Amino acid sequence: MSTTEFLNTDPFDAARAAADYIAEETGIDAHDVALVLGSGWGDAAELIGETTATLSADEVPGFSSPSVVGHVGTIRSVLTKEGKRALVLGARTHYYEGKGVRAVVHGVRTAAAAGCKTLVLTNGCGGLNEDWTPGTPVLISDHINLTATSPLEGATFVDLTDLYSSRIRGLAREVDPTLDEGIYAQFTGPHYETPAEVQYAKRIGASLVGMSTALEAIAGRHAGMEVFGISLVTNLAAGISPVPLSHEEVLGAGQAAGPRISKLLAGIIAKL
Ligand code: 8IG
Repeated sequence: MSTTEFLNTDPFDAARAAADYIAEETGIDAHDVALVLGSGWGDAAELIGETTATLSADEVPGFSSPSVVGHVGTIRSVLTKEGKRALVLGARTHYYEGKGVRAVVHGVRTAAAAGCKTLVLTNGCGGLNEDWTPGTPVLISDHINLTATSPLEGATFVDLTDLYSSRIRGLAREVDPTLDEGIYAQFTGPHYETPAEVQYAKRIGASLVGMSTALEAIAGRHAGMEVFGISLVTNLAAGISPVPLSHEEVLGAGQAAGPRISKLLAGIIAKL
């Protein structure tokens, strides 16, 4: 499907087409859990089980290759030790790519159409709490959507109370009782925030700032999935840290945190 065709198609039909393609190519009719890998989380899915099929994102209807170094453009089917089928989406479309909100949440809707009942969203983000040194994983307890848009169209009123499942956050704390929680503010990016915008985010109650996740979580809830979100604080948000932000710092923090977050993710998925 070309981009133009995709934009002119009902988004749920497009997700159905992608899910059918995935079922055909992986040989798995229904997946159980979807995992979206954000910055720094690329290798974290290795421990969750055995990869039984790997698709290139750009072969799956409606998907496209990621435009950011450090984001992996594959879709994998993984069999966990517990016998669950995980759909690992290494390719996330960000709102700042300008492809529209439908493209941003296509992966999430595809996961739901592929049978997933649970959606695990990971991201790399900026932290507002100085105790969170780069490489600290933080559970998302709620979000503030600062994108001024929604993945839902028309009069689609969806309740977002307990959007980020308190049940799964509890399971995560069983795996690692030291995990903190934070409120994630999604900015559109692609620029990082100014220090003033970070202070604004802090005053309205945010403790994490990023460029993904909130729109995906909304689409996931709307599609009926139980949503779990976990951030890797890869940098202190602008002005919190005395040094300027760099994408290299982000990648480095992700690599250093690799072993811890890999084990964490595998432990959480095992308990779902
Ligand atoms: I990685 O500091 C990463 N992503 N908005 N701000 C925003 N997104 C981010 C940041 C950050 N770090």
